[in-house]
Amino acid sequence: MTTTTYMAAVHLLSICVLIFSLHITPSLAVGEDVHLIEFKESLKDSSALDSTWIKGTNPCDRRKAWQGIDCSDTEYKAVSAILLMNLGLSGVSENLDIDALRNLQSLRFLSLENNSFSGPMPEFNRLSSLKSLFLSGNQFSGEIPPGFFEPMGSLKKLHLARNKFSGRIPDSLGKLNNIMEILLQNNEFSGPVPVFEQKTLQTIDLSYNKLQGEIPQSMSRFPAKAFEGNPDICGSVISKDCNHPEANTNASSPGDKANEANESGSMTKWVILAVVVAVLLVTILFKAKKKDENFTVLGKENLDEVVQVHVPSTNRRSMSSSSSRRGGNYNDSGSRSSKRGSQAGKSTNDLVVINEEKGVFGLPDLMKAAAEVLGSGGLGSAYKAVMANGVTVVVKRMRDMNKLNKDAFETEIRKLGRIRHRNILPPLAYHYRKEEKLLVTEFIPKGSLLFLLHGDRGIAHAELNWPTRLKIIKGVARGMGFLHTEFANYELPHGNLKSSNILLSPNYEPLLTDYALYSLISNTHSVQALFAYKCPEAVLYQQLSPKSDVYCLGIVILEIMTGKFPTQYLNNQKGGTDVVQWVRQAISEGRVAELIDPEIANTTSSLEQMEKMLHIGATCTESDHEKRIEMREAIRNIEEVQV
Ligand SMILES: *[C@@H]1O[C@H](CO)[C@@H](O)[C@H](O)[C@H]1NC(C)=O
Ligand SMILES: *[C@@H]1O[C@H](CO)[C@@H](O)[C@H](O)[C@H]1NC(C)=O
Ligand SMILES: *[C@@H]1O[C@H](CO)[C@@H](O)[C@H](O)[C@H]1NC(C)=O
Ligand SMILES: *[C@@H]1O[C@H](CO)[C@@H](O)[C@H](O)[C@H]1NC(C)=O
Ligand SMILES: *[C@@H]1O[C@H](CO)[C@@H](O)[C@H](O)[C@H]1NC(C)=O
Ligand SMILES: CC(=O)N[C@H]1CO[C@H](CO)[C@@H](O)[C@@H]1O
Repeated sequence: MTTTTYMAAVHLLSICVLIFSLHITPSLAVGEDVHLIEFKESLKDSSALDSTWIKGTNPCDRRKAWQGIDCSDTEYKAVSAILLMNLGLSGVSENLDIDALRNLQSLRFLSLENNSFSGPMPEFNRLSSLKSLFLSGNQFSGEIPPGFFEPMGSLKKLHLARNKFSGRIPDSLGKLNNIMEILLQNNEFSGPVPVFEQKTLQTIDLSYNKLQGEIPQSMSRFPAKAFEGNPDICGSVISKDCNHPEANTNASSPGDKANEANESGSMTKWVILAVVVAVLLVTILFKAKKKDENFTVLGKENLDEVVQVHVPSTNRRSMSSSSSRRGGNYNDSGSRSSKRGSQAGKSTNDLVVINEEKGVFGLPDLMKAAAEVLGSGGLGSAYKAVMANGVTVVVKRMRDMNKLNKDAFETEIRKLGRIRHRNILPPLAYHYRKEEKLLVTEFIPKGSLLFLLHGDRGIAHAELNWPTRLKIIKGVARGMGFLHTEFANYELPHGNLKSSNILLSPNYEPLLTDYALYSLISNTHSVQALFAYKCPEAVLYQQLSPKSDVYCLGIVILEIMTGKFPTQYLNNQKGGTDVVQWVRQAISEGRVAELIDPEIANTTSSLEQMEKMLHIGATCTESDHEKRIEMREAIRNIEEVQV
């Protein structure tokens, strides 16, 4: 009896919810044109919008899109983005109708970049759901109140560059828990360099302001470029000693604007210099460390001294057979694994071998190995280790991989490790602890495509002729095709395709690494380090799909064909060549031949095929992801290109 009443009540309730939601949502969408027009009318010059912002029409109508308006992809579309860049708009802060914008309940992205707005900071902090606020390149001026950003807890990206803001940088920026990017360069901010300790914060630019005093220790994690052009600040990051400011003024001049003007060449040099310095530093550190500890890199982080190798029971026999096959190379790890029983409780310290093609080894083998830092990327740092058994591996220490629990993580990694494809390099082993995950892969001596293309041009380049480049592109495409079949239901079957993740076998067969990691990364800024996050739909709307991989493939194609270092690989977009823009423009002006890397352009008999490949790269990097071709189609087109 009571159950039926209860059921009836639930039923009634759900009907109410249904009716309510059916009823309320469309009515919101209907009014949005009115609110947008109200906002438009509060501008001084909005003529650029006159032809498309028409009252009574639907701003979300794809066929008659309103300039700069984007809508959420839900069933009842609602305005999610107002992106009014470079439109010659003007207006005065006090007059802007913020209330009209407050009525747009799905609004998350607002950009008025590169227009002529003026006056103090408008009350955009009343739009508390905003994720991105882009006001760079206007005439906004005056102080921003210290607590201004307090209500904007969702804010991820704030761009205020190239305005005339002055006074202290608001403290409330330091309390935004989701912030990833703060660009304040080329303003007149004064006072001390603020302390922003949020782990989410990836990019900050305070350059060309009037900041004073010492750069706080915690801000030293950002590169010197972030601080340049502030004559009165000092600190080790910018190599300016706070005690002897005079003596060092000349030393900081390499960061000056004049020098910065030169593009990719000098940029690459800086990158290489920075890497060399980092490697040297770390090497010195390790050498010093070695005196009291035999472990190098890995040993540092409190791994227990004795760690046994976990050999899955089904594999025990194959391990001993593999050691005899390999001439007793695995004696060491074998003896250790025999201790397994006595230490079963410490299984968290295992290194789990998932692919025995390179033998079975354990953490001690890794820790005893001579380690060498290869570099540190967005997802973590990588070390090269030559083990006693002669196998050289790359150990990647992965950050922020706590999205899945241990079992799910293991299942996922095993899935990645099972892949067998000539263009994919699967992991050999992993190590899982809550605080640390290691991923071990085979070391590939030839290195990455990035290094080959942009490293020491003299050596590698002669070999990178057109047939080789075509082979690399086709191999990459086939690897991607495989991943897109294998992980067809993943949001990002690869997610991190870029030239540094394409390794080359001795005969230039490409090998993809770092694939399909998206689902493992806990939802922090780390996930943004995946290169797929550089595709336009992710930058603007945090939207990702398998087509983001197509965009990344396009960048790689353009990089290989032009030989240029893509701007897209850099976080601050300064330096390199914006290959997408450059290629698009050259194609529209019929100058495709000029794009081809001079090193291969003299293979004149193949020019037509090379141009065909450039066109494929261009269609893959189409900025509208709905118009961008599918991976399958891209691969089909690539396969059609001949030497
Ligand atoms: C705004 O102008 C600057 C400098 O002219 C330019 O670098 C930037 O790309 C422009 N922003 C947009 C969104 O077009
Ligand atoms: C920089 O160095 C040059 C000579 O190397 C010197 O003449 C000049 O005064 C120095 N400038 C400053 C600001 O110290
Ligand atoms: C460190 O290495 C030295 C020689 O290489 C060895 O004698 C010593 O026992 C090692 N110490 C540890 C803790 O393994
Ligand atoms: C390890 O190798 C040594 C000689 O190299 C041999 O005496 C010993 O029996 C081997 N241990 C195992 C467990 O195979
Ligand atoms: C093309 O030029 C490169 C260097 O500019 C040279 O190494 C290569 O041999 C040339 N190839 C042909 C076919 O002329
Ligand atoms: C390495 C590099 O790109 N150098 C260029 C710097 O700028 C000058 C003039 O703008 C060029 O002539 C150099 O080739």
